[in-house]
Amino acid sequence: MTKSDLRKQIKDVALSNGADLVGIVNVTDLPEHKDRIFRIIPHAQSVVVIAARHSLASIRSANNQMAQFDTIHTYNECARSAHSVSRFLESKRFPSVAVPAFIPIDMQDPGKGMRGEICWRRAGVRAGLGSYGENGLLVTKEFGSAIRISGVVTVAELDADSPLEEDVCNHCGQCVSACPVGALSGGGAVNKKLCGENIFKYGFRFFQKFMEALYEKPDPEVQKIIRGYELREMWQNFMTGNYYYCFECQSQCPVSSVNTLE
Ligand code: B12
Ligand code: SF4
Ligand code: SF4
Repeated sequence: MTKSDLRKQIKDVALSNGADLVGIVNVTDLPEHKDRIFRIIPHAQSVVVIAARHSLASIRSANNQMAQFDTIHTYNECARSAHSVSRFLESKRFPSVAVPAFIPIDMQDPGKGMRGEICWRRAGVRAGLGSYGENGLLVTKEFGSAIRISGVVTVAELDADSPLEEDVCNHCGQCVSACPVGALSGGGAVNKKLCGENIFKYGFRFFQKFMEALYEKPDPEVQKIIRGYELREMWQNFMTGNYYYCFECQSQCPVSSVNTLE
């Protein structure tokens, strides 16, 4: 099979298994992630970046549970597509790994910030899926920011897509003014603490405080257990569903050749 046949087949597999957009980036063009990528799979050459679109009406709904339900589905589509591509590549004898869109993730100590094994916004920009918006997110021509992103790391040496030359964000500022907690100031800057407190209202920190509140005067050993790594891991295990409480900077982005906001 020629390199271009393989490339086409990969994209067909991705698009027929849940992806709405797919692009390819070489590992050499993701130098910030090289060490983590080689830990996932030594001698990896390429990353297939997969994006699945949200239902815009769902993430704009005043009923947040609809947005959460849609998010579960959209993450599932990312996972289905990434696993299909990975299995397809393995059937062609190229070791490949589907990488999570979000969790499981290495949960560092509070305050250090969560970091994905691959930053999917960055990979999406470099694979030509779109460009950075004022909201700091990946903005695509087709679906604006209303997408979820994941992908596959593979040893297959694939021809990469070129990053877009144009700026897809129209700099209207709607994402910045839509943020209910003032976490966005434009130019991609995000106050992660303000945003995190808003989107994870009942997330890990809530759970940790809840557990602590069970003890009027927590004895040091109990506190150590409650603040330990195991509990953070356990919390992730609980999270088979979705728990975001804000979608404004994604859902208010007007860029889209496919979705309509009206
Ligand atoms: C940790 C995390 C968060 C944290 C921190 C976010 C952050 N900005 O880093 C918190 C909890 C705040 C958060 C919030 C949200 N998140 Co979040 N998050 C992640 C996660 C798991 C890891 C990100 C990471 O590694 N950050 C650490 C480093 C890389 O970030 P950084 O130091 O800020 O570096 C960035 C800047 O330097 C910027 N940058 C560099 N050069 C330039 C140049 C320009 C011009 C600009 C503008 C920016 C820019 O690019 C880097 C990122 O590529 C990713 C999944 C993943 N694996 O990528 C999802 C992810 C980024 N989140 C996502 C979403 C949708 C959200 C929320 C809307 C919440 C929700 N309802 O889901 C908000 C949006 C907040 C915002 N406007 O950024 C999507 C983004 C989809 C998209 N269209 O881009 C992702 C990719 C999840 C997914 N798989 O789809 N998130
Ligand atoms: S997800 Fe909500 S709180 Fe976070 S930056 Fe976007 S609009 Fe603001
Ligand atoms: S809402 Fe406007 S400024 Fe924000 S990312 Fe979308 S196009 Fe860019």
